[in-house]
Amino acid sequence: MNRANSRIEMSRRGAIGGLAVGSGLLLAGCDRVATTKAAKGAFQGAETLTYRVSRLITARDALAPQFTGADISRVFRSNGTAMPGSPEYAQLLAGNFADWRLHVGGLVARPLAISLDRLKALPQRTQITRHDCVEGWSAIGQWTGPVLGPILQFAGLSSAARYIVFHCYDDFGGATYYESIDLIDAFHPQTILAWSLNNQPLPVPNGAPVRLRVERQLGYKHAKYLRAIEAVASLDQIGGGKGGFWEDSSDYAWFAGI
Ligand SMILES: Nc1nc2c(c(=O)[nH]1)N[C@H]1C(S)=C(S)[C@@H](COP(=O)(O)O)O[C@H]1N2
Ligand SMILES: [Mo]
Repeated sequence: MNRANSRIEMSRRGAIGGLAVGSGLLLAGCDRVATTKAAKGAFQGAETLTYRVSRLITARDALAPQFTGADISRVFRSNGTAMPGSPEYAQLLAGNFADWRLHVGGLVARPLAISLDRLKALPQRTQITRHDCVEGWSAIGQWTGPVLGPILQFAGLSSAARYIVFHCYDDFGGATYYESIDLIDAFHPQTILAWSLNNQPLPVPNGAPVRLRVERQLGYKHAKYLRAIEAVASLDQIGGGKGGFWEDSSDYAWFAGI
């Protein structure tokens, strides 16, 4: 456990100064993929109960296990999208992501547009963790990136915000991949925006340039190919209303705590 990094607090505000953009970089309605009426009232009783019980019995800031360099998987396989198909992504990749910006918006006082260089210049956290995919495989990798919590605080997260939504570049048959987490996970010390895997820039199959690592959750919550982060009060108006691509399109649970 990296003690220095775990202490990143808003007292290091200076380090994230300069992220703010003058113009409000708003998340346009184009993110909002068709909302199905059937998805309203999405949280079924059983899932809500699981969520409440898990939150009661697990300490708010309990850490996911961390491993050593010797435990790192020889190959960290890719799952789901391995190369986003859009021309926009192809162009960003061709430019080595110099023009990529991570937009932070929604219920924040100060919308941000963070370049990759800026993101790398923030205080960093490195952690070696195990990724567990519901499809039945796991891999251990070393991830590096800034902790999400201070970025949200710097953006002036509104007290009305209850969820953080991650919008991605990749598209599955007309719907963009997205995911969402609650504020407990958003402010968890191991929740980082990873731009590096095993001391290398994040490979495209693993989500270049930046992906979410939310270590207390299953693999599909770890959104790759991040484009924007949106703070919301409710998930009803996002995608199909269930809080994530797989949640909307299959029976995957929104709360995938491990
Ligand atoms: N944008 C995006 N994020 C995604 C996916 C995806 O297809 N697109 N797949 C998810 C699933 S199911 C898993 S297991 C992990 C896979 O991460 P990896 O490709 O680095 O192994 O990413 C998750 N995040
Ligand atoms: Mo997965």
